[in-house]
Amino acid sequence: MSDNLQKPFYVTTPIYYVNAAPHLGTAYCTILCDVQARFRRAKGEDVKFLTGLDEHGEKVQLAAEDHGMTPQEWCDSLAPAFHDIWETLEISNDDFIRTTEPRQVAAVQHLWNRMKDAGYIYKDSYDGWYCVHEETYYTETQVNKSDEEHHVEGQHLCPECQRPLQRVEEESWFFKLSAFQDRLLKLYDEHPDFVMPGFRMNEVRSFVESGLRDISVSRTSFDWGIPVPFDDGHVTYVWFDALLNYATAVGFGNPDMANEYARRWPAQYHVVGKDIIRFHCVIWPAMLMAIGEPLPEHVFAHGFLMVKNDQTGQGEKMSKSRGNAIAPADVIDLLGVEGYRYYFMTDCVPGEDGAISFSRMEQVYNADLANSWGNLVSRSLNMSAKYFDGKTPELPEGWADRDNPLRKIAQGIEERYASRMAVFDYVGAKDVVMELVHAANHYIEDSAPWTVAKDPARAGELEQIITNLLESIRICAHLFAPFMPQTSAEVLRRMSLEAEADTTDLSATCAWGGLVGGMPVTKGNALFPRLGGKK
Ligand code: ME8
Repeated sequence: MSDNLQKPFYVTTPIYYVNAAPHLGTAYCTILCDVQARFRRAKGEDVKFLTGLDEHGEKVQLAAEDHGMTPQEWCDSLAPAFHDIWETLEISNDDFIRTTEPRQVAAVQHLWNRMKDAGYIYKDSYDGWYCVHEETYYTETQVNKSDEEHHVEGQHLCPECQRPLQRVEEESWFFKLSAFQDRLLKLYDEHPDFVMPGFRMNEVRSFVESGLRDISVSRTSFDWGIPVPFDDGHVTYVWFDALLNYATAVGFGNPDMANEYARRWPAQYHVVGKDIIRFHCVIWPAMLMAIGEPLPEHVFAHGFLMVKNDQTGQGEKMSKSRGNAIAPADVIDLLGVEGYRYYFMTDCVPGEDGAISFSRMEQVYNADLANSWGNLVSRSLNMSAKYFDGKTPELPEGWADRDNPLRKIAQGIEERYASRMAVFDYVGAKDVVMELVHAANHYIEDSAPWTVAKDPARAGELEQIITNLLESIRICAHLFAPFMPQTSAEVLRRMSLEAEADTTDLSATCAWGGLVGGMPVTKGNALFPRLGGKK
């Protein structure tokens, strides 16, 4: 067994605001993490995969008021929608944190005390701009600059989302972010892969180089937040609260979880959208530096899903007002859950913006899943059942050592695939698997088993051909499993190999020669029925 059996691997999604139901973007990020978590489990790593909800802050409070509920009632009413969609999308998270839980309240209050002891917070008054939608403060300079850009007179708009800003004047606790400029730059120099993909590092670095200001981290003008333990009337700024969730979930500040915290913290990956990297790559590491806690290893920033306008060919931001918003349920209706996962994970480069469209979804589904992977499985299993009495062939002596085009591609395939998967290059990993799928489909044509089957003198050859095909399918099923867990489990079940579905040694499992022969075959329905017509 590999020596990394116990290697801990901790991956997190952002915690989502409960101002609206889960959407395609939040689902995208969550599936990115799920695929990684499933891959790491198959590699024998001891995975913790966390997701959850960001329930405090003005944005949530206002959404609750709009619906005539208390903030807590509002959060409780929406939380099930997140649980349900994650279950539907086969999300295998090990924990689900809500920032209104007692564990988070205790951890945040512990953070306040540690910050105070460390001398990195001080009380002052804040006078500036605030965007409730972004839950972000903006300086006079940022706002004026953006006003010029957008030619808006009289009203100050958020530089990020262009919504009207609030003027905030209140007493506040400040975090001395400005003290961390040099330490952050040193972090980026020493760990160039702290921010991934690499090109995102430039944005983070230049932001820090341009000078950091202390940030206001408590609010007094509303009360939907975690109370500052030593100052009545102050509640924690929502990001100061939210970022800590990652540490809370593994026991930060909880003496009963000291061992878990020592083992699990820091996280290997925080996966976040590109719009929130400053919080994760600047403020969060500075907070941890302030209290002397280890820093996460990587922040992986994914791009935005844009809807491709079929007329212009350009990607557009999804929004209800444009009428181009696509809901997860629409995609599930078209592609099924496994097709959904496959499409987003393999057709959108994780670090970049993705231009999505129903026509492209259909094209990818038909080409890769219906015509290639699904077709390979059904043809091969049908032939096996037909020529070998409803079973997989008894394995010919020495079969695994015989040269053939599939064995050649399969050798080292898991290593090639794993090197892509480990850095979230899911498109690259998919290409590695599809190479074997395509080769196997060609192999069927080239070796023409239906002709070989007619000649009893070639019985051994037929056994070898079908065995090579089934072995390729077995390996591809394992490699596709993080993307399409149910389909892979079903393929293995159809070959009576379900026992190996939960492998924790992917490399050994995918070695050519692992097939067990003479097993009953289930032909079953088409795994991916072809889609016809455009939606
Ligand atoms: O930001 N495509 O929560 P959130 C891809 N609570 N991703 C998208 C997207 C799109 N079109 N639209 C949004 C928050 N996202 C905070 C996080 S973490 C300590 C606190 C992504 O619900 C966006 O990039 O507003 C972000 O990563 C995520 O959805 C959650 O956004």
